[in-house]
Amino acid sequence: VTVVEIPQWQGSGSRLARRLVLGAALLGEAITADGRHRVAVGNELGETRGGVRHADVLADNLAAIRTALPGSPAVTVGGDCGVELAPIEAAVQRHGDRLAVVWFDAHGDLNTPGSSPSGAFHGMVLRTLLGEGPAALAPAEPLSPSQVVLAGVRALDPAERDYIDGHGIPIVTAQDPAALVAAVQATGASAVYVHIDLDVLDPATFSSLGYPEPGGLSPGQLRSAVLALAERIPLAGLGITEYQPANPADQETLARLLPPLASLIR
Ligand SMILES: [Mn+2]
Repeated sequence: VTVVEIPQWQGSGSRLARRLVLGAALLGEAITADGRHRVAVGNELGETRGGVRHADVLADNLAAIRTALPGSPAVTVGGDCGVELAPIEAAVQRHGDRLAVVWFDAHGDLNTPGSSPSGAFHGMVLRTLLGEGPAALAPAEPLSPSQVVLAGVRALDPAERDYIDGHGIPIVTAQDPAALVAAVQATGASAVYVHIDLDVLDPATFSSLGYPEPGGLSPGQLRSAVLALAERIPLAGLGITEYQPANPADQETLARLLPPLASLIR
């Protein structure tokens, strides 16, 4: 498997967002890879443009990430959730409307620059992939809402809730792998991209997070859900994001959790 490490922090609104840089390196270390690309993203502060903080740096990063991606499915490690723009764009270009995206996250990441309470891009990533984000970060080809399944999402802003209700996007708890598999199969997909924001995990089981939300999955539940999915539908890529190292025990959790997931990408 090829691992693409992207130490981008500017998409996060967390006070400790710069810890995501170390997080990217440690996530990469937890995975045995055949090939490894460390994307040289900007480490500087950017300007706020159109309601998006650090927008200019994020646009430069996107260009660098597009160039660094291999021509086949990879494991992408963040960094903030914004690192998923280019890998998911590539999966859409490969699979078109036969792709589903499963968004394992405590949050919907479905704000627009206008609805975002913070201006932090990591809360707008999925909406941007759906074609309603800042123009400078727009994908070559947008996803359709019917291609998206939200998994473990439990903290939504009002505008995100409206978007989900308006488009009938399914939210599954993912504690039951069968329900997740059924929701993805209902999209008709022949390939599935799996996005994991580690805040999908319960903070009682994993606490190195910028935005912990109670009521999440255990690492074992997350692993079971992804394995069940991959048993039925080939993975088009895997992203693991938002690791803000704080608790050494969390690195051991990742060392157990990530290798079996990464081995699903061939
Ligand atoms: Mn998130």
